Amino acid sequence: MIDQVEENFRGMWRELLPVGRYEATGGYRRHAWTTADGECRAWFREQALKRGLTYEVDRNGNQWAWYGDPAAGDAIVTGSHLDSVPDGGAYDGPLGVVSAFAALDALRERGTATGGRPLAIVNFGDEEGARFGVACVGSRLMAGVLEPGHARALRDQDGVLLGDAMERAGHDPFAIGRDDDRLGRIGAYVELHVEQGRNLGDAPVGVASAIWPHGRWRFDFHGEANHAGTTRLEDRRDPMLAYAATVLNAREQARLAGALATFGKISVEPNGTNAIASRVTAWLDSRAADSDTLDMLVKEIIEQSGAEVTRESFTPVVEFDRPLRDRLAARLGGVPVLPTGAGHDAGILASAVPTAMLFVRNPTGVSHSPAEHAEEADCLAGVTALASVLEDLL
Ligand code: HGY
Ligand code: MN
Ligand code: MN
Repeated sequence: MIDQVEENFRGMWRELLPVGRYEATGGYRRHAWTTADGECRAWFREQALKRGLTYEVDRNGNQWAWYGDPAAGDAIVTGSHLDSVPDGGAYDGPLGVVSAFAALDALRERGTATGGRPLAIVNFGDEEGARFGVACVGSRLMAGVLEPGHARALRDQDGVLLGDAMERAGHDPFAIGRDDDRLGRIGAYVELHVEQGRNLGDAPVGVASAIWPHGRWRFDFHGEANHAGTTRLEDRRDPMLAYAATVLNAREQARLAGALATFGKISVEPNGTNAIASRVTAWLDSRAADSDTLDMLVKEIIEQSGAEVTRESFTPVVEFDRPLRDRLAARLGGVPVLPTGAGHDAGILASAVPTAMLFVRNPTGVSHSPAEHAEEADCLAGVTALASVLEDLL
């Protein structure tokens, strides 16, 4: 790769590293429509403007940087997201955005002819859903698979409405909704992402075949608050017990089904050490290779929980566009083609436009953790691969 492009990659990476980093854990807290998210968005805008790209924010708060005429149609789009899970790693999301700018730099250095076809870089808003509970809000709204009124009414843990948070960040919450005009101008979307398991082995780069169906369910376990020191065990209605049994059952049922079930978030009322809880709210994230397995697993967990359960989001199985993924894999010399259990904006866009993904090797398989890592050489191989497939598509 051209030295200047490598330098650009390193420079962008250095600039983003301190943004939204929580010192105590070393993880990132870049939640949608917060100050940290705003700093990431300002960084994106600056990258677009300093390259002379046409910068815009779409109706749903996603950021776009266009090389070529945004209205020309049949655009090749690449990018990812800049927000994070609570204490997320540096790579999940930002690697795709930084690599997109670096790949564009590489194409321009080389003088790649685009044949009038625009190339756009996108930062999809609120991919992780860490703050308002629903993942891929920006891409879901754009693709019309999330109802605008429902989105505006989502609340964070402090009770702030998504609509209000958006408005405070300077975005009109009543502009959101399906964006057919924009979707109609996209010829293909290619998202580069750090791989989130340890599945690439010797290969620094791979191509995605599919995304497992996955979803999030809220479990409300109801009980009765009472004194921890005076209430006899037989008199208690302690929701913590049903919650604990549900976690263990979910784990066992997932093992039996060859699938995944995780309770990673919990909220307890009144949350006092010396009070029996009156309510436990816990969130299940469950995923499986196929929909029937997932349906049966979640049904089983719900039935045995005794909780009041609400499905908060769901993404059906995604099979990436076969010709496009085969074209990418061939262009890259027969790299591994693999499915993933992680969700992505690409999975949402796949219902509307031809979509593919590139994965960059994750040496430890750790993700959604401050310890997430990718070697710089692999990241640069990712940029080279992305530039190569974009060049081919253009
Ligand atoms: O949760 C996920 O699968 C993704 O990383 N948003
Ligand atoms: Mn993630
Ligand atoms: Mn991601």
